[in-house]
Amino acid sequence: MRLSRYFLPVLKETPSEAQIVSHRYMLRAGMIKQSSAGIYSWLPLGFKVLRKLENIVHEEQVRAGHVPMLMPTLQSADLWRESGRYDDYGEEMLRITDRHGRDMLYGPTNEEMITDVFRSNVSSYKDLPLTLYHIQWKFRDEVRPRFGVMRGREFLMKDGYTFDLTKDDALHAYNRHLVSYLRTYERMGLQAIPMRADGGPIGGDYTHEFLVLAETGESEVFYDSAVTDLKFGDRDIDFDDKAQCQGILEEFTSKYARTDETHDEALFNAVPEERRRTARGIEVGQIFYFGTKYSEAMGATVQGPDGKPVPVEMGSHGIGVSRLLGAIIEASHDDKGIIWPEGVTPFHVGIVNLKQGDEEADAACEAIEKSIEALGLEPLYDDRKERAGGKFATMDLIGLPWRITVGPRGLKNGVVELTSRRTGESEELSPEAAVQKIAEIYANHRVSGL
Ligand code: 5CA
Repeated sequence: MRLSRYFLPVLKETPSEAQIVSHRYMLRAGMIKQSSAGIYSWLPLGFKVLRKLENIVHEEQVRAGHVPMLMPTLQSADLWRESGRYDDYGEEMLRITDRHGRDMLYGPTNEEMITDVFRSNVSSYKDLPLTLYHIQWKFRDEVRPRFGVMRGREFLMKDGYTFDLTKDDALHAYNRHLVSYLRTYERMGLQAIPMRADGGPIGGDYTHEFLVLAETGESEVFYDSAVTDLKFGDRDIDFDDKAQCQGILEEFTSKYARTDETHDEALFNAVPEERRRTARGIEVGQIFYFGTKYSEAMGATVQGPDGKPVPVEMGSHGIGVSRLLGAIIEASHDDKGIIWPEGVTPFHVGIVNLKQGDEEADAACEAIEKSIEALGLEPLYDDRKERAGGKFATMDLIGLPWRITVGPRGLKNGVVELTSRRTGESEELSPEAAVQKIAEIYANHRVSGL
């Protein structure tokens, strides 16, 4: 992509309405534009990262054996009357009346709708286990939408729903989600710690939230610092292996880690004092086991092995896809801008031409651009006739992890400069060697994007 042809409306000034760094940088880097409180347009750069996050989520869900689909954003109130949540959900639910006077709502979540899909189509235990999920926009009329995409009113969520015959199978589905989430967040360059939490309006008393530690997080968290040493890494997982998934759940949840909703001072005090931490965190996902809450209320039963109808065991499992952009930036930035982890960066490498219009420099940049594209990677080539300082500032702000700087002086010696956004370190290499290094860096970070 050539910057001159792209749409990157970078702001010089820091917008005064943005209180936290991720919101400031998302506005300044031209990633989002507020349309009304808590509702945003996703400009090309923001949209590109959002799509990458979605793709990582899809890849990891499919790897775990879960089945993608898509449900609508607008739902009928009648379904919610069946579960009793139409009245319980309160003011966060955006209620709409259509031209025929029918009560509708913009879905804040999809338990009722998926239960309806299930009960209309599945009648035997032989079709279980089943996990269906979608990535779809949600609306919650939050009292205080704030911090940009962190607490929006319209936001993108992956929500998955599990259907099982027995509680034991449903808990395995829960564990499978926990395992797949650990890998998902790590691929995004994040450490998200599962913490015991509260069911809230979704229900159920067995639930974990995934928290990214950050000073600007909205949740207060209490944990044993030993949980931050746990890494998921590149493990070979058999998602049908109950013992393996249970083992990983135990590995990642046996140390004390809770949000303020379930914090237990006595248990916390049992953690050695030097490892006790109180901090703040951003909730980037939550998994729930709630048994037959919805299936009983809505008549979602299957014929069991003995021929008798049994209400299906359910759980629901969410990832805050749009919130993740904010969380990643909170976790990875400096005073010049964003620093994208390789796994989610909108473009893989920035190419800065120090002397646009210089025949040799232009040709070298174009050759590098082509070679990077030939690797299946996306470069962003700043081909504008701007000062070098301005080009560097833009690249630093939008946070591409690698930059290749090309200028007539270097080219005379046959070199360009490869710079790491994270460390600021540069090395002089031949253009071919710089491209080769980019190929090596991204060998393990393949995510398709737009
Ligand atoms: N149906 C269940 C899970 S499938 C559910 O709705 N869970 S939730 O309420 O915990 O939401 C899932 C995730 O969506 C949260 O962990 C959070 O990361 C994200 N989320 C929730 N509310 C907002 C919001 N107002 N703005 C941005 N993201 C949000």
